[in-house]
Amino acid sequence: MVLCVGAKGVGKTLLLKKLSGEEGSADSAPDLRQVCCIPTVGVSHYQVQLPTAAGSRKGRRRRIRDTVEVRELGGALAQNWPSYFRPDDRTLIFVVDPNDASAIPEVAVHLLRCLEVLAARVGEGKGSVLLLYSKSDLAGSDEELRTKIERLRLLLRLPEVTCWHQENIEFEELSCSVWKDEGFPVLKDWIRRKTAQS
Ligand SMILES: Nc1nc2c(ncn2[C@@H]2O[C@H](COP(=O)(O)OP(=O)(O)O)[C@@H](O)[C@H]2O)c(=O)[nH]1
Ligand SMILES: [Mg+2]
Repeated sequence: MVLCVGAKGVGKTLLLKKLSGEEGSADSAPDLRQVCCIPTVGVSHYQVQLPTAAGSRKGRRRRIRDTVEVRELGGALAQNWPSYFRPDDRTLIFVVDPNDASAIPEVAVHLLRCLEVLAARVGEGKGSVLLLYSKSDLAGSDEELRTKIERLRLLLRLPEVTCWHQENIEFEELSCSVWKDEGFPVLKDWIRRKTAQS
């Protein structure tokens, strides 16, 4: 089970619809702009399709899932996201739109809270958090996207915040665009790695 949170309108629902195959392949990407996204009220469930892969490491066979359940917690629940975490939740996708500077203070508060709760929840174990920068297509050039992400990282004090929780949380970052069909192989690989069972 993977959790997906993020402020209202950052693109969680469209992303999860795409990952679950509800909205077609790369060939139909332009149509995604027409998909009607009604703000998620409460919690939605998606079955994300992953490329099937089987492997072994150090002689041990690993069971690798090809469908993973992802639970979207709507932006309206932001104040209470952690109360929706289940005891066995260890994997969180936190979506943020780097093009929306006005949302940064709120993002900072909610990210801190989610990391704190997850870190406390995993105890001696490890949780995983992916900070997913959405709507990379809106940034303009790659250079502008890098600048926006760097500004966001600074304002969120990301190096410091992730350092506090490094014992309990494996933290990664990735940018993506549903409209441009960018970032999905890496995103699916992250989900597969984090949900693979030994
Ligand atoms: N430009 C752009 N817009 C997007 C992208 N993904 C989603 N959107 C738009 O963002 C709006 C909110 O999307 P939605 O998935 O409902 O966001 P949620 O509230 O986080 O679930 C919709 O109008 C989407 O079409 C993207 O990759 N690029
Ligand atoms: Mg939604």
